[in-house]
Amino acid sequence: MTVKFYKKFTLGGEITEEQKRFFDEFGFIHFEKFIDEQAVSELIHSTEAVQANWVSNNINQVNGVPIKFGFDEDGKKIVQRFSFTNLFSPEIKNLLGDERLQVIKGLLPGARIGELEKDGVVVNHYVNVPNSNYKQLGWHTDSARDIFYGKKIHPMLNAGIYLDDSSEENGGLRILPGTHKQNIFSMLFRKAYFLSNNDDKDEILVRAKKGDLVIHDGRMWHRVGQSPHFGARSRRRVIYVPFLVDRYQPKDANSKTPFYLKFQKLIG
Ligand SMILES: O=C(O)CCC(=O)C(=O)O
Ligand SMILES: [Fe+2]
Repeated sequence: MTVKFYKKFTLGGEITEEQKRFFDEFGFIHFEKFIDEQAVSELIHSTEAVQANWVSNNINQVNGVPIKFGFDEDGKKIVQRFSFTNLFSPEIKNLLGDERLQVIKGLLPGARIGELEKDGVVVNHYVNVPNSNYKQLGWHTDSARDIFYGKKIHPMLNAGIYLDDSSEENGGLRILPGTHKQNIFSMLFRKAYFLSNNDDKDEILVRAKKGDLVIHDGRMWHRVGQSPHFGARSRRRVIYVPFLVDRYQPKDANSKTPFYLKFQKLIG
């Protein structure tokens, strides 16, 4: 497996020239220690409360976006992909107002946080158990959905806040740096969306600690590997906050399930 090293940063009161250059060139940037352990625990507890609510009330979609359920190592029903957590978790809603999160807009001028758009604030929970629904995620770009709708591709950022340490031990995010600058053909056909999960000689493994913030451009190819371990050792939870610049398209309770999510469900 390819492990390449890259420079990590600390987020200050504004995005520096160097950080902007790094992000523009590679399509991602890693800020260490964005939130502390206490904040991480509070966020974990909060997602667990949302999970308990959705499981006991049989809520299986929010604003047309399906919730992905699965089971943990104890056989307990869990949520593996949450959408619009900002509408259910006061802690996550609060996080969106954090001044430091606004600083990220310096990477994408004119950006807004997609509180009611796309899938809202997503939380991913991967765990490798024999019947897991979610132990890896194949190669994709987050911008592909725009292509499905015949829309112009706009840049978007996905800001990932880590709730667990993440490396090859629990799968880890693998990215192809620089592919955010690819042409539309490569964005469509470089790999088979979600079906392919093979190592790529050019991929970089993101090694993050809980509390880190890793931002990627939605046009870049990325995947999440499968942990070689089972159960608790394979657990990986990340919160994703979307930063958008395209036309404002809020969703609500009447929103239909987008076709690309039905497709993803079919193959994933
Ligand atoms: O879990 C991750 O770090 C990446 C998830 C992802 O790429 C996605 O949900 O689109
Ligand atoms: Fe993604």
